[in-house]
Amino acid sequence: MRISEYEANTIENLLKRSQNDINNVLPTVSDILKDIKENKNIAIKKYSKKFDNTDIEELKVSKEEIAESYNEIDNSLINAMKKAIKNIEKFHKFQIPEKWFKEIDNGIWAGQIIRPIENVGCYIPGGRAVYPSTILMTVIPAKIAKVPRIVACSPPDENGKIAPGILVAADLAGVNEIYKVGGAQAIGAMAYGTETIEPVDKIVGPGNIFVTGAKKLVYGDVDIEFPAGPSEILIIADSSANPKFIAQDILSQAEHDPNASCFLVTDDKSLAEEVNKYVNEFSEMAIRNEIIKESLRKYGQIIITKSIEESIEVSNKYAPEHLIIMTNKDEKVLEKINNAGSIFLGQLSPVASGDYGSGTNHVLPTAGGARMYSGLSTESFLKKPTVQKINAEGLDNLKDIVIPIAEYEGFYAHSDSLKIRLNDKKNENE
Ligand code: HSO
Ligand code: ZN
Repeated sequence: MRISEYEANTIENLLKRSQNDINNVLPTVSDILKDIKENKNIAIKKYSKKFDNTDIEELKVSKEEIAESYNEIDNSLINAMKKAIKNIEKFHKFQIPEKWFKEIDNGIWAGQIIRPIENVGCYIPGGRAVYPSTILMTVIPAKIAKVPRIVACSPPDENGKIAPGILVAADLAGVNEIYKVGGAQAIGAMAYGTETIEPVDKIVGPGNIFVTGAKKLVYGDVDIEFPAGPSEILIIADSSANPKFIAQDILSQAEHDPNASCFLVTDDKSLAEEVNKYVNEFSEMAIRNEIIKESLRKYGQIIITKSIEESIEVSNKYAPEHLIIMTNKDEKVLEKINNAGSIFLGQLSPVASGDYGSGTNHVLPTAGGARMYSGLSTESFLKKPTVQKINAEGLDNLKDIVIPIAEYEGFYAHSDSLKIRLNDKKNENE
């Protein structure tokens, strides 16, 4: 990895992440979406042939296929998923917001109730890796939010199949329908509907630039969450940190994608050198070493700062998807962190624990999105309609607000809607 000293005027350059230019693919994606809208299943099958190299007869995964998939994976994997589900469920239950109803002023009560989105679509990527864990991370919070209909789409392989680990995860998490369709065409199908796939109201889940581009284009017809692109990690560490742990955490994100970004920001030069030594050593032995090497060559950086305070500044500027803090004052550092998708405190909290099973969600904002977005959560699947109830005293209270402002805006029917009530003696004691 490159090692550089922090300098205020060059830091922007060091913090570069991959420029996945979605704009370049938008014209192609827009054509695909139009085709799906017009030609539905026929168009989906055409794109499965073209992009996934397979002929799909039945888009929907059958009950038999799901039952068979349990025999195609190890029991240890099934048990691991069941254990993960427990923790993910527990964490996401704590995220359920409370409804409330309070007196705002005399005679004016207002609050909010909580309701689920009714139809949700989860996109599960295929290709470079299969992600049963992402099924758990998208479906479980929707389930906890009591979404009545949860659909999943994932690209089929050359034999027209979805990996059994994904089907089992989907079944264990409680997906209602699974379809063998990937890419921009899956997003179009879930947004607009086809003869087989009823449309949904919100689409979540990570994907390549075609998927992300398609989500951007269907936004408005349906809701989407933040863009989730190549993985990122930033580690703030001081001399108390174990360099081997840091090196392995860096590799764990680099192995995702040649465009993943990995940073160590430390005030200790000798730690920086040791981490670099272990990163090189571990990379040689790593199974996905080509992806790791490319990612670290392009977007791997070790930055040496003058103090941990300066390291915190760098991290807040970068707004990483994952942040690990390994210092002798982790909680103090945490207080000053503003921009990060998910934060891991201390030597024994690798990102992989959150990726799979400590309970937190792994669908997180990348590309600086942590400046304004939080990761996927139970609330991502909930709406909060507001409710109010006014009595005669409240109406009297409100007349001095509503009437002048409404009339200034030229909305006399608005002010009259109060006046007609105020003048109606019958309501006086209500
Ligand atoms: N670290 C990924 C999530 C994941 N890791 C899934 C392994 N499987 C999110 O950036
Ligand atoms: Zn990961």
